[in-house]
Amino acid sequence: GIFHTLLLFIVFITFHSCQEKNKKKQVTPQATLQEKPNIVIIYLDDLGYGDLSSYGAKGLETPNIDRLVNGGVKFTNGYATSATCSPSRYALLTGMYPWRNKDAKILPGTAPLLISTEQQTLPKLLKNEGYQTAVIGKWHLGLGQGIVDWNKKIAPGPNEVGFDYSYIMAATQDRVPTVYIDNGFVDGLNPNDPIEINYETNFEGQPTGKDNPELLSMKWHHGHNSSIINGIPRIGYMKGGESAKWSDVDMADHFLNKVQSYVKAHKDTPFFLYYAMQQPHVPRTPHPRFIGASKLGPRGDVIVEADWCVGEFIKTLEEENLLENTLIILSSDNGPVLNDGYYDDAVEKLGEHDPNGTLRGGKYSLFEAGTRVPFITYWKGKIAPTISDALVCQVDLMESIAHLVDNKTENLDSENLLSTFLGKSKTGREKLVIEATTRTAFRKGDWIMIPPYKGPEIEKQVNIELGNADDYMLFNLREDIGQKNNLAQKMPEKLKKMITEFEAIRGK
Ligand code: NG6
Ligand code: CA
Repeated sequence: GIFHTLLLFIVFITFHSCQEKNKKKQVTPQATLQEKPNIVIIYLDDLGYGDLSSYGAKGLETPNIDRLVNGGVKFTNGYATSATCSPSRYALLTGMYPWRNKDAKILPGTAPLLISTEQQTLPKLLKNEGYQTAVIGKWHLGLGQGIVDWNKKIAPGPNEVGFDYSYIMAATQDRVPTVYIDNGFVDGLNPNDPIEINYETNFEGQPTGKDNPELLSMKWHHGHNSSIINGIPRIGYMKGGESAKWSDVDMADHFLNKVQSYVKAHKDTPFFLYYAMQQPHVPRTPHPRFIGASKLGPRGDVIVEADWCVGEFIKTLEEENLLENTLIILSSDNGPVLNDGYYDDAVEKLGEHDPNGTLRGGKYSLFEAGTRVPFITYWKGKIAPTISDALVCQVDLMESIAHLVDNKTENLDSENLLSTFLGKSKTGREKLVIEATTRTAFRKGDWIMIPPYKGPEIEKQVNIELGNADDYMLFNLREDIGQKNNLAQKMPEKLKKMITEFEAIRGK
């Protein structure tokens, strides 16, 4: 009777728990290595080539990212495709040059989805290989099909282009709507306080940065004078959604919590996690515990904050026993800018620090600092530490990761550089087209050719040389990394060859 059943039950439980223990024992690093590796892309926003201590930064320390740099492949010729955000992210996720898509520009917060739901994407590819896929952080690739109702399901978006899970800010930290979107739904929205967004005209009675300076905790320098949220004037007008508004100073912790929970919940299946951090893009809002963490004011402080987040995230991977089975790629979407529209001491407190790491230009620029960024691959026990000057680009991650999971794509622009990313080869791509606000330039070997473009030489508001000139420019980057010596006149044959090859790819 009852006694017998109870006995059976006890025997069953004991047997089962023994089995569980055995299972755990069997998971040696050896065994996990044979499984498909997890893939994590940590993507910073506007982090410059010289902004990490391991890449020469002064006045701030980034020990956690440095640990990846010094324990993996540190690329010195690693590129974003573009000198601005949306195009670079487009290339990262599709393996396609962004200039092939005429809409791939800096997107307003109301822009429709830039990636077609028909398109091949990195998360789709991995999903087909049995991966769980997630994006957590900054999206900025558009949402919906034109007019978005922020109070209903927002689609298409990341979930329609290959991500099983998405927890995002729609555009940038300086653009409305200033809310998080959880798998297509605004997180924490009160239906009685609906969100309205407009990028042209204000809603009646709503204060703005332009008209209500007395309400501001951060002053705007250029642009950024529409709706005020948390004392910070933004780009675009927003009404309602009070309970859903994010807290700027808590954003880093918030995304960190999300990536940590994601890893813990998905440790038993291979996962692809795109962790898109907001730092050090404007507005720079370090959590109070990071104020003064660098000598550089808020811009340096948020880089230190981002570094801390990376450290905490790596700790989670370690605690979950996943570090040996996870390929980590860390990079930035475009180069650095100091004053990107707010007064935040980035210029005043710069001191000895050179965010460009001696490169010319910056964000928005066709010169090197626009697109050449920190680029690191790390895989504990799999990648031997090395420095690589191979020419690699974020657009290549698609094809290279495809090969990592024994697949390939029909992609034109993305090259398989897997062995280079794994530190086994020092050969990169031969040629690369870089882009900055729809202008393009051509790199081949050590050479870069910048065609003539109309427009100001310097964008005065951000104080960055854009790379516009009346004539062709030609630089040898091995001898002249600072692009001071234009060889176009001296080397007409070389220039001609570069133009011909460039036009063959780019079209005339
Ligand atoms: C610009 C903004 C700049 C930044 C950038 C996008 C103004 C004057 N400037 O239009 O502050 O938001 O867009 O940056 O509004 S990115 O890194 O997302 O491309
Ligand atoms: Ca950016």
